Amino acid sequence: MITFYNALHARHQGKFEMFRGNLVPCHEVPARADHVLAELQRRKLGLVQDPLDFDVAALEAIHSTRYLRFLESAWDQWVALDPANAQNDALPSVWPTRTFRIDIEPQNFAARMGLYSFDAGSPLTAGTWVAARQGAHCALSAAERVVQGDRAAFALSRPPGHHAGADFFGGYCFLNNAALAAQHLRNAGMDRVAIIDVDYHHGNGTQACFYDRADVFFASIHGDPRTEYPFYLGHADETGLGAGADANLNLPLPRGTGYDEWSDALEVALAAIARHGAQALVVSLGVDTFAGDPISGFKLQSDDYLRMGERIAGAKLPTVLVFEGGYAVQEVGTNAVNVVQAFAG
Ligand code: SP5
Ligand code: ZN
Repeated sequence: MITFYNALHARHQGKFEMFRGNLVPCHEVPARADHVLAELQRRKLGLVQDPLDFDVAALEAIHSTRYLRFLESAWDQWVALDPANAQNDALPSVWPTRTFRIDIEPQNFAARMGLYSFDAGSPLTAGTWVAARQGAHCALSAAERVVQGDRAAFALSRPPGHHAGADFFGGYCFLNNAALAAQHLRNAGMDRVAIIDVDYHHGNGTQACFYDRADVFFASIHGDPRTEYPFYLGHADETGLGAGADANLNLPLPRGTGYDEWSDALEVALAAIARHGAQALVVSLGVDTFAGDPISGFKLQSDDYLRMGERIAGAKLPTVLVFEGGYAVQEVGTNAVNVVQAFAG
């Protein structure tokens, strides 16, 4: 399986995220992708390549022009406020919640940060735009390989993507790589595409991108949002809207879930994807379901990722694998590459 690797990923390197009133070191660190790459190469699992280049229209297929312009210019505006800001990440601290207007883009930088985000856990840094854009190009390149007839391709990048919506960042995510890949498959003429999101956290951004569409089926297995991040989306009664009715499937599971129960949910998701008649599959491949993950609550073991990869391959669909979460840094390479290797068979 070919891997499109984001060699610019470390340009995005947040220092701190907000946690219980303190700034604590980021969980989403460059070493995560370094470990996955090292493990891929150690097991000699195929070519590793730089992505193709895409123009901004490929990003505008999912993200709003206004949001993309903001992301591209945000760091310079942050430093323009005060040259000393260059030493600090930019974090939002004010948001337009219920009753506020979101149709007018404020001039104030902090106000725009809040307009385009939903948490204070996703620092924007000097290299965030360059890294996220290159990551999006990895996902688009992997989708293009599948369009060209490859059985599967892997987009190995960070920052991750599945929490990012059409016009907002959050949950360590800025551009929605999985959504971009799915839309690329659609644009290339695949009539029906499915996304399966196996990250511990609900893929709220991906769900939102396709919630009223029948052509992209979204299934997600995740920690129950009543107790788990991102809290405000991911319930079982979210089944799609309008033309997208019944094209959204959420399978929330309680903290403590191990692979036996988790894999039952995987069967339900894959059966629904088969019924949808998808011609290709995008996998949001988070491995923060691992028992040792520092911010998550499931109990999967490293060997379970082999079974996961084998079972997803059993769907027999051309597949784009997109790296998402997974914060047990020492094990993230083993776990993610177990899925890739078992998928490849
Ligand atoms: C892509 C992805 O997996 N995003 C997850 C974002 C989760 N952000 C909130 C995490 C809150 C946990 N903070 C615990 C810090 C104490 N060490
Ligand atoms: Zn996650």
